[in-house]
Amino acid sequence: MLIRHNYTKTIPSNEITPESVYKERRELMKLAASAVALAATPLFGALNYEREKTSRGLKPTSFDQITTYNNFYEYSTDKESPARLAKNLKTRPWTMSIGGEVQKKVTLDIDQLLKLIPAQERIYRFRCVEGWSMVVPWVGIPLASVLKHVGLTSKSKFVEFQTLFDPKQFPAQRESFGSISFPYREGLRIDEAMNPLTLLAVGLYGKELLPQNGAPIRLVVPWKYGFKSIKSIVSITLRETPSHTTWNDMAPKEYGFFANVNPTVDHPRWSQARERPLGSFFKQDTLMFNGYEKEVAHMYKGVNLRKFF
Ligand SMILES: Nc1nc2c(c(=O)[nH]1)N[C@H]1C(S)=C(S)[C@@H](COP(=O)(O)O)O[C@H]1N2
Ligand SMILES: [Mo]
Repeated sequence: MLIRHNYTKTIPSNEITPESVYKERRELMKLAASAVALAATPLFGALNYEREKTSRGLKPTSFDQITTYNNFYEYSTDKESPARLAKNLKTRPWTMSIGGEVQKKVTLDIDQLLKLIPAQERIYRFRCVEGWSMVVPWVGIPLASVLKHVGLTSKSKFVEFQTLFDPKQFPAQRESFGSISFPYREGLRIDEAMNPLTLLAVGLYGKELLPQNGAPIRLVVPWKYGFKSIKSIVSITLRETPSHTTWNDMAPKEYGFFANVNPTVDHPRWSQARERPLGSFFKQDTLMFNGYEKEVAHMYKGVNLRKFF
């Protein structure tokens, strides 16, 4: 039986959530979550996820900022339009196929997937290659759990992701001379995909993702520039050879395949040393690997990060 809760509709979009209020609410959610468990409704809604224990003192950007300042080229190249244009994206039913070099190819209904793998909260920094940043309390499932579920082989060396191609729903996909080519594609090396930080996000601030943020399921790779975090995913393909990626295929000198956040490697047209957090007037220093050096630097040991940027 499928019971769908539309919690997103009950949240005013102009809501700003100071940390204290947010913490309080999370306590409430914890209570509600156990109530949900007791009522035996293991469905993903606003409440059914394991809360993060350590947020490393990060203060989440407001819900309003995160949901009204977006990059989603399938709608528009400006930041304000996606929130308005994405309202009617049909996010259920939604299936995601996983194929290529795997032990068993599957097509998963995402509600089913969420029953299989419990969602967790992860409060991550997020840094766009354009020089703005935010802190997002994501709700999601580790990509590694999903890949383990389908089973990897010795040929599973890269992962490729694709966004839905549906010109009826995505206005920019109807234009023959657009800004980028569609479907949007992104890729990771298998060790990056299996890193415990790599998440398939289905929510933020304890609520289902809004379409402008990549509903119903999008990638989050917190140590890489935001364009790697592909939205509204319909397929994941394991490959023996490097994945196609929209930005790297289009402008390889400007957007590397790795796209690791690195304050010492500038974009050809601007510095990457600093960033402006959304909602803040002042800039701050950008951190190596976006602050996740401890968790990810080992994957790039001995790699020339200027060359493989
Ligand atoms: N399908 C798709 N995914 C995408 C994009 C896009 O245009 N289309 N933009 C990327 C870029 S450049 C960024 S910074 C983030 C923005 O995510 P947000 O709008 O949730 O902040 O999504 C990434 N994923
Ligand atoms: Mo971005």
